[in-house]
Amino acid sequence: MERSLTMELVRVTEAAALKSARWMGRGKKEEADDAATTAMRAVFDTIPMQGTVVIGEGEMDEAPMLYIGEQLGTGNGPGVDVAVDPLEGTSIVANGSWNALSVIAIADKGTLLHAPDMYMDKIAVGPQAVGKIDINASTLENLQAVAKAKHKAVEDVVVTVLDRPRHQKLIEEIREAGARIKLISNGDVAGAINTAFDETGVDILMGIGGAPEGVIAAAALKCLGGEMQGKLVPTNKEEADRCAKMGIVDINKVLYMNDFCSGDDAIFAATGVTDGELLKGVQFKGTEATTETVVMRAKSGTVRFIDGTHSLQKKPDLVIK
Ligand code: VTB
Ligand code: MG
Ligand code: MG
Repeated sequence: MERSLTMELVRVTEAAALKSARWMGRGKKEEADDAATTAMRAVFDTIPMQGTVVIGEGEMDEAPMLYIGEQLGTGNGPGVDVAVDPLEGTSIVANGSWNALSVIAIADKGTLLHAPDMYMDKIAVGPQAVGKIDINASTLENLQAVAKAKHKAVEDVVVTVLDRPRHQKLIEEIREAGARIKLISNGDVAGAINTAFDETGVDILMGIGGAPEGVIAAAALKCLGGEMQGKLVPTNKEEADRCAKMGIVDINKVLYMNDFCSGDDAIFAATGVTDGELLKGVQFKGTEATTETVVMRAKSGTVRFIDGTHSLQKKPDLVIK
């Protein structure tokens, strides 16, 4: 992959964040999602690559753009797999809450997991705890392992968990172990990435969220030297059949970093739509708007934070063609 694609991806997530942030707190998650998707799609057409969407907005018949299988880019340049979530956290934006992101990950063609749109059980940690977690171990064992790896007590460990009834038992186990919990309404991609940044104060993400989000978060953690493990959680026969089609017959099969992203390179970009622990959300300041983006590349290990100031006079529609 060309490293110059790194900067191109920033333009993509910035555009999607700028457009969807206009919908903050307006109670309209579909409109927010649509704004992000349309902006993201428009910028992709300007990028020199031959991209194929492998994680996207759905199948061709259900999503008008950024559907799985869609070809992106000018058609010149490297062939890449593309995973997008134009707006990760549609209800976050609708409510004006925390940690909505616009995200994209690309990797060499054929190297990203084609995860179906279903649930996935996940456990994710930053670099210090790599190799210490095991999705099949008990909650207590994992928390003890992370505490030890980070030279602190289990009581000091902060676990991010999606606030869902399905996590009642997990939450009880974490409390019993004595660790602290950050319950989030949505946004487990941010939850996973935050584990790799000390300043967020978060050590581990646990629990069941979307499988597509799992692949995107794994690509980010690959760039950051972190780790995610996952298990698909089909909830009906149709989903179980989809797993079988992917070659996953044993539903307890653990997906490791190399299953999520089998190549040695990936590029990941995320722009904050609403404020989060890692990235500030979009701010509109009259004649300009500001964005914060993190962009990183697995091969080089470079992580960059990019502050954008966007002229609303020169780019009134916020997306430059
Ligand atoms: C999570 C969350 C996402 O989907 O993956 C969640 O991080 C899982 O689905 O932001 P449920 O809402 O059904 O629990 C999102 O909320 C949306 O993609
Ligand atoms: Mg989405
Ligand atoms: Mg999402």
